Amino acid sequence: LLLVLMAILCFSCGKKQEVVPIDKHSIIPVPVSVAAESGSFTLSNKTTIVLQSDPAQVQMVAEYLKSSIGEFTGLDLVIGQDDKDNAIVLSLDGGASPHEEGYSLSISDKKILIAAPAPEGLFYGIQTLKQLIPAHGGSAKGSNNQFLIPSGTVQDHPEYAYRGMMLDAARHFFTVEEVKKLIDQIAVYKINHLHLHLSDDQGWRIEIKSWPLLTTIGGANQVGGGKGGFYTQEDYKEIVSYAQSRFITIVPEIDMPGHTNSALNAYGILNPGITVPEKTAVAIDRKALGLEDDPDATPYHTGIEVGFSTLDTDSPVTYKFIEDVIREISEMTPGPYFHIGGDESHVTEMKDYIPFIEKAQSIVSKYGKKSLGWDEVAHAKLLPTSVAQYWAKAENAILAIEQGAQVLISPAVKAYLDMQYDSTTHLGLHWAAYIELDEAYNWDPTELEEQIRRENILGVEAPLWTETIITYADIEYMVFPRLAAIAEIAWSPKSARNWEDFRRRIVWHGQRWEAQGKNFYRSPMVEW
Ligand code: TNX
Repeated sequence: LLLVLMAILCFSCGKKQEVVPIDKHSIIPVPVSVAAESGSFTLSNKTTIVLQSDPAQVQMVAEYLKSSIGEFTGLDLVIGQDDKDNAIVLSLDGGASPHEEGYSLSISDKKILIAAPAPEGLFYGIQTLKQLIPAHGGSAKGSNNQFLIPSGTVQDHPEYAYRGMMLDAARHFFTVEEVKKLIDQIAVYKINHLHLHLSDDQGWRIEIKSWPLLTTIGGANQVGGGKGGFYTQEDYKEIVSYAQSRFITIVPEIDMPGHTNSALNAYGILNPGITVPEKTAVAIDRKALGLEDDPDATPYHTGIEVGFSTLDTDSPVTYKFIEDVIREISEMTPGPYFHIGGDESHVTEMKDYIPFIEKAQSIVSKYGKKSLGWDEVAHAKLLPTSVAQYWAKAENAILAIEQGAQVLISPAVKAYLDMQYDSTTHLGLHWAAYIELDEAYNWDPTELEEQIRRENILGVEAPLWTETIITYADIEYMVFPRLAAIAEIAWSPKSARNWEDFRRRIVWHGQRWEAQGKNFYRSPMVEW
């Protein structure tokens, strides 16, 4: 028996693991530079994670690294302080990269060193390292519980400061747990902003203490009718702090003055007299909730038609309302932005729309935030700190630029994650385009319009509208693999990007997603 055991042991220790050289690897987003060296680092239970600096945030990224390695390999690494061989060293050494969010990753036989001037850089270095681990969890163990990581160095930093995704929690509601899961999945691709669309015609999703009916009435609906849902302020804070632990900034959006039927469901006093499309209107039984009748309040909108609602832009109560909402949300939001929506306000006259947006913008600044808005807001006078999100009209984006504002690039025809992949996709819409993976990948923010230049661009965001998206599996299907493509546009230099190479690299990600049980779209353009 002993002999047999020894033979098995010897067989497994002698078995050679293949190491893919670091420059032939599948890192997404592709780094600024990668240089291969011969040899490899052996990751095993004897490897320690060493903190060369010890502020709280480094401890946090070390814990994150430890649990990721555990997830993929089953190894349980110790986090320690002293520098020794067989270590993954995390160092907040500013010298490594002049870029705020940059990092360097050097892998040799004895040591892996991730150095960055700031904790977020360490986190991004960890994301890159995670993609070099040749195991995906489950049964995919290395031989003898050893995992070979190819030697070499990576120098990396992002092209754009804002790399975002948007989740529409209004058309359908997603729980705190689902939002956290999404945060984890997008952090892998170095996304650093999650924009939450928290209100729309069909639902109001964030508790506002000074206007409680927004959630009790306005939150209890969704596309197709149904119970909807909302985040309490505690829930929202939990999302914000979880996102912070993944270096993701939450950008809250309250869409106004249009897309506000859910507020009008709750408070008739805000209604200038709009009506809900008859076919999709559902009466609200206020008596059942123990509430008095509000004859000016609107019925629920259970359809997906847009553009019929507006706040009463003439009424002082409206401005009290938006100030309360902006204040309560801003107080819970550490990030610099508050998104005021501003899109598709088709029943607000331009003469009313413009002063409304200007007032909303100044309330946002009063509470210490920068104002973000869909590209239509550029009709108003923007502050130089405001940002217009280009989704439909380049002329609006250019108007914003002419006013000294920056633009966030989200062209519906390229970056909308709710657009169907092709005519057979069972979810999503196609009013802007069908967006296959190559379409999502093969564009650049600086090549859309001559007047939108690099210096005008804050970053790139991929929105997921959820009229047709109901479950978390639906989210995954529309987001992956396209978000990986958008993330590469936002992070990697244009010169490093290449569709054929991306098509090759995404295969490895598909394997990991498969092992994780992710419901991603197997694009026929990729040999999965
Ligand atoms: C347009 S994009 C909208 C949303 C819809 C989306 C559906 C934008 C600023 N407004 O209200 O959900 O199309 O694709």
